[in-house]
Amino acid sequence: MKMAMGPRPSATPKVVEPLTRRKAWKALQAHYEGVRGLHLRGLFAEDPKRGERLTAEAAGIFLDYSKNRITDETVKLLIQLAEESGLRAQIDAMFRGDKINFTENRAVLHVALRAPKGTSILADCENVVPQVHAVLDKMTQFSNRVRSGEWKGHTGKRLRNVINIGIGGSDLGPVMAYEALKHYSDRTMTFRFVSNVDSTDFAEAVRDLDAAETLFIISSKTFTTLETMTNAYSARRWSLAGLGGNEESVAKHFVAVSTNAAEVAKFGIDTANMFGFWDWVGGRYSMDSAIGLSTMLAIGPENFRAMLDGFHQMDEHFRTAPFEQNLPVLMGLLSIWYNDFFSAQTVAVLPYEQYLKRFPAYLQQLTMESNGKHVTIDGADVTYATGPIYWGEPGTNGQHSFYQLIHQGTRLIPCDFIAFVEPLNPLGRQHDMLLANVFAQTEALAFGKTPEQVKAEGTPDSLVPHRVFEGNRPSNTILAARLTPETVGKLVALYEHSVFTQGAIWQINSFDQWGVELGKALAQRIIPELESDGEPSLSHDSSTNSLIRRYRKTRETS
Ligand code: G6Q
Repeated sequence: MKMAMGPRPSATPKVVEPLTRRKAWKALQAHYEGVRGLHLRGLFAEDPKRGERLTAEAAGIFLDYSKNRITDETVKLLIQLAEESGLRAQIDAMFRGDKINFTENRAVLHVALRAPKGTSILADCENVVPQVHAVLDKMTQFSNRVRSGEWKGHTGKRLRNVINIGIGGSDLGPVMAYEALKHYSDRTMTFRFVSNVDSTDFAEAVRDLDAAETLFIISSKTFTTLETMTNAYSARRWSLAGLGGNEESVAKHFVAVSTNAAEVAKFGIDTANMFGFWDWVGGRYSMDSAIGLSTMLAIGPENFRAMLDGFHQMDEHFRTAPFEQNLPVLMGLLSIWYNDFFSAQTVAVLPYEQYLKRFPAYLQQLTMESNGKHVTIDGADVTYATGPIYWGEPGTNGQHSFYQLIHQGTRLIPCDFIAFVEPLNPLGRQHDMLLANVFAQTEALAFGKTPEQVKAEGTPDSLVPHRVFEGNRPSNTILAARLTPETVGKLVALYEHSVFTQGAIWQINSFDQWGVELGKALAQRIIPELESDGEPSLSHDSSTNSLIRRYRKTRETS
C-alpha cells in the first residue's frame, strides 16, 4: 500500500448536502413505507436461495445478513446512500492521513498501527510505519525479557504478575484482548487490570500478590488522567512498601505507555521504559498500539503480530472491496437502516464464545463514544438519530435473561450473533449444543411461531397469545473458523470500520469525545469541596449542594 499524497490541511469541513436531502435518503424513506410490513417468513418463502445469496465473506469472516428486514432494493439504496455520502473518499481520506478529526486537529490512523513493514502511511508528510515498527520491536524485546524471566524484579525474583493501570481506551481494549486470547496466554503469569478510581479496584487487584513479582504498566495517552494517575501513585506506594522503600525499585517494576514523555519522567519512570504512541491514535482505537503491551506480555509477540495481521487484512478489505461485498460497510449500512428508518434504539452483540465475554463492553466504548454525537461536522444539530446503544452478553447466558424481551417485547432489537466453528476447549457434545443455540435463536427471532402453530400444539386458547412469537426480529450471523489472535484483529477492525461507515454517513466526527469532558471538569471542582476542613461555600444547584453536605455530614458521623 503506497499513499503518495500528503495530508490535507485541517479546515472545518462543510456539509455539502444534508443527509436527509440526499436522493438515496428520500428514496429509502419511501422504500421503508413499502417494506416495513414485510415479514421475514414471506421474504424467505418467495426466495429459497435468500439465505445463500445475502451473505458476504472476507478474510475468513462469514457474514449472513439474510435474516434482516431488507430486500435487494434496500441493499441497493443503502449502497447508493453510501456512495452519495462520499464514503469511498472518506475512507481514502482516513488512510491518507487527512486530519479528519478536525475538532482536535488530528489524523485518524489506527490503520497504520497494523500496516506491514515496508508500507507507507503519512501523517504530517512523514511516513509513520517505521515508527510503528520501532515501537513494536521495543515491545517485543521487553516482552521476551519479561516472559523468559530475564527481566527480574528489584529483589531478583522473576516477574509473574502484570497489572495494567489505565481507563477507557487504555483499559477496555487490553481487558477485552486478554480475555479473548486467554487460551493463548502464558498461564504461569497473572494479568490484572485496574481502571476505576474506586479504591476497591486496586485493593482487590493486589491483595494476594507479592510486590517483588509484580510489574505495573501505567497506560495513559496523556499521563494526566485522574483515575489512572491516582491508581498509579497508589501502585507506587504499594510497590515501594513491599520492596523496602527503595526508590530504585521503580525502574524494575514500572513501565509506561504514553505519548507524554515529560509526565512519565515526572512520575519517576525512566523514559527508556516508556512505550510511545501518537496523537493520531484515538484511545478507543489503541488496543493494537503500545497500549496492547499487556496483551503482548500475555500471548507473546508472535501472537500479537498475528492479531495485527488480522486487523490489517480487514483494513485492506474495507479499503478496497466494493461496497456490495464489504463487510464493515454492509454492517454499518444495516445499522443505519434500523436506527434511522425503523427507529431501533439499540444493537445487541451476542458472542457465542465465552472468551469474548468482554467484547460487548469493549464495543460499547468503540461505538457509543465514536457515534454518540448530536451535531454534524459543521456544527448544526442533526435531524436524525445517530449512534445506537450497543450492549450484550455472551450466549447462551443471555438466553436465560434478556432474550425474552428481544423475542416477545415491544421493541425492535437487531442482533449480531458471533460464533466459531471450532471450539478451543472441546468437551463432549458441548460445542454442537452451543452452535445449535446460535442457529436456533436466529431462526426463532426471524420466523417466530404463529397462533396456528401454537394451537396445533394443543395450547388452550387462553394461552395462545402468550405463546405466540411474532418473529420478524432481525439478526446478523458472523461465523469464523476459530477464535485466534488473527480473528480477534479481524473482528475488532470489522466493528471499527462499521462505526466509521455510520459516522461518515451521519456527517458527524466519530473521533472526538468532548462529551466526557464536562463531568471530568466538574469532579475536579468538587474534590476540594469534599476534602476541605471547614464547611465549603457551595454554589451548585440545590440537589448537588445537599448531596455534598449529606456526604460530608454522614462521613463525619460514620
Ligand atoms: C477514548 C477516550 C478515553 C481515553 C481515556 C484514557 O477514545 O479518549 O476513553 O482513552 O480517557 O485516557 P488516557 O489514555 O489519556 O489516560
